[in-house]
Amino acid sequence: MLTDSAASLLLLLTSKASSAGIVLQPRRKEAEHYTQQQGVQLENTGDEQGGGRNIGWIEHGDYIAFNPISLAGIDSLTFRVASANAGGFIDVRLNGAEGSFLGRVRVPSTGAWQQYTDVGLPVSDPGGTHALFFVFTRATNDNQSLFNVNWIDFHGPGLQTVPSTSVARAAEQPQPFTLHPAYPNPSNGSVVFSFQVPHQMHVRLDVYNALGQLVRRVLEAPYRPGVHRVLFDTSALASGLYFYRLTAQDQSMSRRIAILK
Ligand SMILES: [Ca+2]
Repeated sequence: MLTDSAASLLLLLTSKASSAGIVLQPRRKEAEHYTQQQGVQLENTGDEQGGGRNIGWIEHGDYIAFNPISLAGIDSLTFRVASANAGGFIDVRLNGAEGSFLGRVRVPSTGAWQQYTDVGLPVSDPGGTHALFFVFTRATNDNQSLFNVNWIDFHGPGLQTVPSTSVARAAEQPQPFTLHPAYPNPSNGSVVFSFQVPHQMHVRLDVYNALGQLVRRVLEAPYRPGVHRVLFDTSALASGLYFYRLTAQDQSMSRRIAILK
């Protein structure tokens, strides 16, 4: 059952690109590959997932920027971040540190400067190409460093990182019934679920708590063949471990996701 409030949390995301069978792949921008910055320094990162160097010594008002960037077909960003202090916020702006505001994501404390987590932010395409600014801020002026940033991942059907050969192969072969990993995971406010179906199917996607109790029906509807993505607001859910299950006819797949507040 989908309540009005739950329905209002959903934004269905499909596209011609995904229905054509293009495999979705994140495109990563290493934070240290900025084209412009203010106030940040670099260090070799201690992130267990690698990433070369991270930016650090970030204080309120510092920023990095990448130019040129197009957000065509990009529906969310995730940031690889760490903070031994209280964290802060990343504001996404266009063409300047005080430019047009696209969104804000909170960076939590992770307990150590090289203990990284992923935080996510849905974005919509403003059209055109821009200098994309990531401005680092905090709520209170406590004269402490905010956080480190290792990389930024772009998510959506607009990425052009897939070689044409694999696009052709994906288009030729029927796509298996698959539930892709959700991102970001852990989620701190919203999450993108992604799945593909081989032919027209009536699909259900449910979120369960660690006790196996149904928490939220994310969707129940017929879906055409191809890749489909759904943005889901997790802010109403308590912190903890959850399972999400995709069911269609006699098939089902489950995965785990952690939700942080
Ligand atoms: Ca990096």
